[in-house]
Amino acid sequence: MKMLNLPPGAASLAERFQGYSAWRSTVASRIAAYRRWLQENELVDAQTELRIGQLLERLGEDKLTIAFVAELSRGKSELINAIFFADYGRRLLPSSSGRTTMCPTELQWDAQLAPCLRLLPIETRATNVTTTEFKKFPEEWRVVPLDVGDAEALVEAFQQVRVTKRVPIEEAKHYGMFLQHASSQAAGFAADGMVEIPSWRHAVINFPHPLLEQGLVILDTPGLNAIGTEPELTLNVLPNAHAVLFILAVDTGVSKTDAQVWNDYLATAPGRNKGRYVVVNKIDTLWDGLRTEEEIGGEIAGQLSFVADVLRVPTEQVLAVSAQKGLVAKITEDHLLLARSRLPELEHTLSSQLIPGKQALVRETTRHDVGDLLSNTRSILEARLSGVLEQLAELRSLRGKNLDVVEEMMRKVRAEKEEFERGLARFQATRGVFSQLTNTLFTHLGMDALNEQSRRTLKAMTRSRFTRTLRGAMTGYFDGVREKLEQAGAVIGEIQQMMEAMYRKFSVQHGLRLTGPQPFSLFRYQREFERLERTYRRQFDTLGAMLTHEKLTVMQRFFETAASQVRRVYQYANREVEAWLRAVIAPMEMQIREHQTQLRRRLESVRRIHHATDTLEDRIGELEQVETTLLHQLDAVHHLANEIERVLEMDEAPSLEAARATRRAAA
Ligand SMILES: Nc1nc2c(ncn2[C@@H]2O[C@H](COP(=O)(O)OP(=O)(O)OP(=O)(O)O)[C@@H](O)[C@H]2O)c(=O)[nH]1
Ligand SMILES: [Mg+2]
Repeated sequence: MKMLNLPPGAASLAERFQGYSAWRSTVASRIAAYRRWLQENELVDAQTELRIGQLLERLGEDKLTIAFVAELSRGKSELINAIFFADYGRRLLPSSSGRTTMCPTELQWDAQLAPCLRLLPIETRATNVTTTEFKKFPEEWRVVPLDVGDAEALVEAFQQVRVTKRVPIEEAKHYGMFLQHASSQAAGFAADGMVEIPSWRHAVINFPHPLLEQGLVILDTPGLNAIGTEPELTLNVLPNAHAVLFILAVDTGVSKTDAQVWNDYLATAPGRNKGRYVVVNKIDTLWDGLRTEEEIGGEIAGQLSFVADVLRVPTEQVLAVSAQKGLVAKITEDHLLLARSRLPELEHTLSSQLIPGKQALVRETTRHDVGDLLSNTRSILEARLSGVLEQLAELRSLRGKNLDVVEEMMRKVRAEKEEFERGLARFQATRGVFSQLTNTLFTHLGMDALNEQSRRTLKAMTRSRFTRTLRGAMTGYFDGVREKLEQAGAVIGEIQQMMEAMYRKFSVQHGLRLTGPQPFSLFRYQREFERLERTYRRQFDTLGAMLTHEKLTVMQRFFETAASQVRRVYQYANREVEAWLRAVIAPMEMQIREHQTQLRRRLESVRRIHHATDTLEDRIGELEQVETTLLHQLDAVHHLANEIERVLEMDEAPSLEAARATRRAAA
């Protein structure tokens, strides 16, 4: 594969992303070192092991999704070719005039699979099952193996994304395809009652490109109409993408349909358009050979500010480019043409905004999780240390004393142990209430009840004759879910209060070092849910009062997607609630066990001295050694924490240098 040397200073999106991946793996390696240390020092329990495992997994599979959206023929596929695939020396994704990309096409790398192209047949749209769910059923997909060494064969295989077929209008309607297409010329509507539709509903290209290997996911979408009919894109894919590039062409400006795509699918509230970019493509059409560079530059600048104005996005997020000339320039290594295409500028903007933002997010969550684990380790060691110190003080006070004093001390420790055991009984009782509340919580968040509710809604929808009844059925569903989330939130509050009281009691009465349970709320999920609900309401505003059969089909599909999104929100909420419940109860149980062991040891120590099994000095000597070990361990935790913090704080620059060096070495 030929690598292109970019001018120095202009870190390409590719390099920047590599730097970010290198940073992630450095962070992961430090966390793995912490885990090894815990294991070597026998400080790891199942809970901690699980949490570190999840943390590492998350750092490893972290994905960055960039979606390309536009009306047809604006140059989405060409821009993807230019940014990511110029190294192949040719146009990999099909790009041509007229409708080219017929189905949403995802480019990614999953090392579990061989390089391949997977295609979901359009017929699956008759099922009301979303693409995401179909991904769990590999047998539903046509698989075309890819020979990644053979660029010619790749180009040939990728032609699949443009394949269409002719079917009777009735069949197209059955797939929910015809409604949106009816008004469009692109429908391929013919007098013979046949209509042209895509053969595939979705394509996934599994491809070991260096960037995809590091977790980049690229989504190429077909022009306008497909977005309208695949609600999943609107409800799930686009809102969850880290960046969306909306592409216009300089020769068509902001057409009515461009504005429609933008308003319906991409426009966000002012100030919330982070990760939204508008790219004005095809600036090479202005290079007429008559006007000066300045004149052309002026015209482009005018267009950009006009576009920013019309679409209400900050001007920094509106860029001009020539995808086609950028691709050619990269392939022919023509630096002048590359600069003129403005592709490096676009890549620079993307990489300098997108990646640091994403990195900051990963940094924040990793720091939070690691901090939690480290503070658990620290508090165990500190609890042990204070136990040892207490014992040492006790034993030292026995030096030169008679047996009576030893007996008195034994009584004292025994009393303390009994007192603690009474406290323990109270803890067990609380633990019982905790379990009950947990059960209640999971009835509110239960998947079964949710599925039942969506099944009932779908049934009610099928019987609807008017938009009003249809709306009623769906509103009922959303209200029901909201109520459940609210009830779950209330139970979480109750658990929190109860545990706080328990934490306080144990710290005050028994001197346990507990910092209180971490607060938790479902707020994030409620917000996500509200976003879904808003999208659903918007969808209804476009329906008339009368319900045709096609409209019903479309709405059912829309509902199924919405419901499957709600399911996903629920699944995440469930997982996080479980993790929180464990995080609330586990440190407390651990400290209690630790405290119990110490009390037992103290009693045992005094007893042995009383029975003259050990000499006092031997015992003191042993304990002093334990103290030294604990101090060493605390020191090591301190160093581990510092080291993790140091790599977390790094921006990707040092590793970016490393990535560059690797690239240079490879070239
Ligand atoms: N002059 C010029 N033409 C371009 C440029 N980028 C793309 N094109 C042309 O525009 C046409 C459409 O490009 P595609 O990449 O297929 O556009 P698309 O947005 O993927 O279109 P669909 O897949 O149909 O939705 C092709 O003929 C390209 O060669 C550019 O920068 N300059
Ligand atoms: Mg395309």
